[in-house]
Amino acid sequence: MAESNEFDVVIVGAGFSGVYQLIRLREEGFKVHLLEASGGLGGIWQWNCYPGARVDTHCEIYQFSRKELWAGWRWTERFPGWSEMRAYFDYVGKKMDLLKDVSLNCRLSKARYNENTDNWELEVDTGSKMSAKFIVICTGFASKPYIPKLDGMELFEGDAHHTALWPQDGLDLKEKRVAVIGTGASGIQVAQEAALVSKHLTVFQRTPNMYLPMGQKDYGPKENERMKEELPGRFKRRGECFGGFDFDFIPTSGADVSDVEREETYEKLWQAGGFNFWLGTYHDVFTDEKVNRTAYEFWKKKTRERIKDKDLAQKLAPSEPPHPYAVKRPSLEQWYFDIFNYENTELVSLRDEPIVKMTKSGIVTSEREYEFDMVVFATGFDAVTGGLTNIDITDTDGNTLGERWSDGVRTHLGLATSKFPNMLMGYGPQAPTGFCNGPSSAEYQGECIIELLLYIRDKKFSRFETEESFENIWREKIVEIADQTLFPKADSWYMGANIPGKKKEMLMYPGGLPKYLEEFRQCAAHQFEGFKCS
Ligand code: NA7
Repeated sequence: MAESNEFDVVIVGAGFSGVYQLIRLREEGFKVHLLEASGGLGGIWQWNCYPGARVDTHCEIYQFSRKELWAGWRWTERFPGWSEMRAYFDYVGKKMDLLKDVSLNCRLSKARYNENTDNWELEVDTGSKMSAKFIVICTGFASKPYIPKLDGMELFEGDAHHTALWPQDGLDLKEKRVAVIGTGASGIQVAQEAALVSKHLTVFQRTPNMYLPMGQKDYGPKENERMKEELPGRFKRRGECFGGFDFDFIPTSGADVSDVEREETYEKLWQAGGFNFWLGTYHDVFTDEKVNRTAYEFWKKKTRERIKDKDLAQKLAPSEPPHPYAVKRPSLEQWYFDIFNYENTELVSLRDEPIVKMTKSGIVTSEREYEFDMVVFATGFDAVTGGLTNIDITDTDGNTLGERWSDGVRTHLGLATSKFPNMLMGYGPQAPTGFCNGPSSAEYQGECIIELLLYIRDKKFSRFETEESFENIWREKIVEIADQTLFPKADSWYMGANIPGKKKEMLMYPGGLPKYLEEFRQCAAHQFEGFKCS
């Protein structure tokens, strides 16, 4: 902890966003401190250490764009694993001498705004207190794990863990009977590893997920050298692309090209690996159901080529899509479809065979009883808002964020919310967030936060607060854009629909990073209208 406990800015969360804020605010001369609940820098990479956990964005743009950082770092894989990400953040921490301004293993437990002093009074779970003129919450979109309540789950005598709460010293899957519940990015990563070493693996799938080929590659000195030549161009490109990637949608309509041309384009995108077949496809794949269906059919054909068993093919890549293609975030697979050809692996479709309860020895479905040594909950997160509503923080009327947002999230530009003066959010709701590469969001949206704080400081204001009328406008814009897309047609975490009882609404700004930045520019050009400063 720093010598004094009074700060200009306290940042919460040390993922890409929080670390970027720390670097930049320090550079701008703010007295700043960062609180991080885990034992190191890196955000989700401190929590997700389950076997197989890895990034789904290629490393070229899954890093900070500052030359002083990338010049001295070498990646070993195109899509790095969790331990490499931790090593990268250790490197960043040392290189920028960050830890002197960070409290690790320190969770913000309570935050109250003092109207008399225009300061946030903060308490952390270690008992320390501090105050800050501004707080910047960077808890990310996946910091509140979700575990469904299953009857009898407390009776289970084996190991049971959520992927994001995996024991830090690891768990051996060797020769174990393993269940994986959930088949998003986390579920299939664990399943791929478990299939290689476990005695038996049972994967419980609710909705078939449209996995794309990762296209993993080893990176040696040659690849790293080439990467460094390309990086300035790639970083620049991020701000021009919808998802903050270094590639963008094809501007032509998928309906205006011949079947042959479309098929060739899809094949190229497929071969490129990663998210190319998602964020590099025809722009109207996400707005036109017919074009979307062509993408699904291509995906289904490619996927079924890998699955020998017909019943299994129907479960994993059904004739009719469960929802339009890729309106849930696709996961990247390496050998996921192949594991079902292994003797030790089986798939249980929860649509045919729902879970009834857990017992001391396993899981009972409507059809049979399964015995396990280990149950892995890969069931996702109370995404986007959960990390914020989890904090004991109240507004100037004494209401929590959860209460304020109970009938829908309201923010201005996804940066701040009314009645929470001097509080900013990075990589949170109603910003590009889940549609955007994390480091790109950390830097581009991060600069919006810095610019606003500099404006407030330069003008000698001591308080800002968003105006509700501007929040309503922002919310309407989000709904309007979302309604022009196919995204509302899936029960995804983008829509808040993965958590029972959570309001279904588009939780992110779905207009893409460049449009979002333009909205911010307009706001800044009009003396940051909507942010009432005093
Ligand atoms: P996701 O992508 O939210 O996946 C969660 C999975 O868990 C998904 O397959 C869900 O099925 C399944 N799920 C959720 N609740 C249940 C219940 N009650 N029973 C059975 N199955 C359930 O989380 P991940 O951790 O994999 O990935 C999160 C993000 O991190 C990902 O997008 C990447 O950006 C990295 P559903 O599809 O809802 O039917």
